[in-house]
Amino acid sequence: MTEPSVALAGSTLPAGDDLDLLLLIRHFELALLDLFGRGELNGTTHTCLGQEYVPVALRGLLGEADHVFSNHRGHGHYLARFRDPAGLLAEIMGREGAVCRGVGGSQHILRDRYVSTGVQGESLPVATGVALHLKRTSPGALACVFIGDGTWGEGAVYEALNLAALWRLPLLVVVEHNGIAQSTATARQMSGTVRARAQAFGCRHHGVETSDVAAIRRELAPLVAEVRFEGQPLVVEFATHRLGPHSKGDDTRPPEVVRQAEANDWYRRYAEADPARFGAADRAQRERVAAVVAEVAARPPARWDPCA
Ligand SMILES: Cc1ncc(C[n+]2csc(CCOP(=O)(O)OP(=O)(O)O)c2C)c(N)n1
Ligand SMILES: [Mg+2]
Repeated sequence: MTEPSVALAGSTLPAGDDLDLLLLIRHFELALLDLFGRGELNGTTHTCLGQEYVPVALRGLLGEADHVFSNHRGHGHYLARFRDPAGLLAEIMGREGAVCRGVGGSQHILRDRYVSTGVQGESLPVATGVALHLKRTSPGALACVFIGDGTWGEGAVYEALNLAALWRLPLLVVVEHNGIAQSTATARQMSGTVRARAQAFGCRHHGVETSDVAAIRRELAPLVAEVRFEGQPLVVEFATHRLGPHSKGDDTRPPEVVRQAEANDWYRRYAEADPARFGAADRAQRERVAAVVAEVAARPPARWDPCA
């Protein structure tokens, strides 16, 4: 699996709660792009448009005691964990009530057992260390780390996999393989496969080629249990599609690649599968996000006094 060329199956609408979360993430990120377009946000943002089902599916397999390590494309990971669009938007807008007082922004969030970083390859060694700690102190808990396909170009990934396998650590590596790293197609820079690389260290690998949330959970549940209780680190590689640009407006992909991503979009498939139920849920989440945007934008700036 070096190219996410598969047509993602899954046109059965997920259960209400999962559908609501999918749509919350979708509308939250569309609102972010809109705010950027209107000059209301500083810095940058990387949306997970098209990939929302990955953290939504994982949410049903992770518990409170598990640690989550997210990356630059992490809004969906955060919302799936905390369902806190106001805290995240305040963080990105630098407003009162920001989850990290406005100093973390889109990419650097720390809350409870959740941390994100914009530095490629930084989180996997840290997650491996946390997995060692969990193995010693909290049997049954795991460290889950989200990385992209391009991040397999970082050497630290391999040091981490080596130790995770050698020490039999409860580490779950979720690879969101969207076939591109910023502007470089993965097929042009990766020799071999993620599977072979993971297996070279004795880590198990499982490929996911559907966007059906319930099917993903069924498929992964026994494997995740083995990560927790049998010291079997696991690399789960999702063949997925990045719908939007890398960050805000920097899409260098040929039109046919973008068209393929759009054709695979769960949003379109679900809208067609059950227009009435989908339409109602979609409207509710769009309105919810619009209300959050209006409320958070009216807040005063966040304050952070490093000496306090
Ligand atoms: C160490 C490091 N090098 C380069 C970058 C710039 N950068 C940000 S995202 C990105 C591409 C990441 O690609 P991938 O891992 O496939 O994740 P995706 O963006 O596709 O989700 C790069 C090169 C960075 N953030 N950190
Ligand atoms: Mg990628």
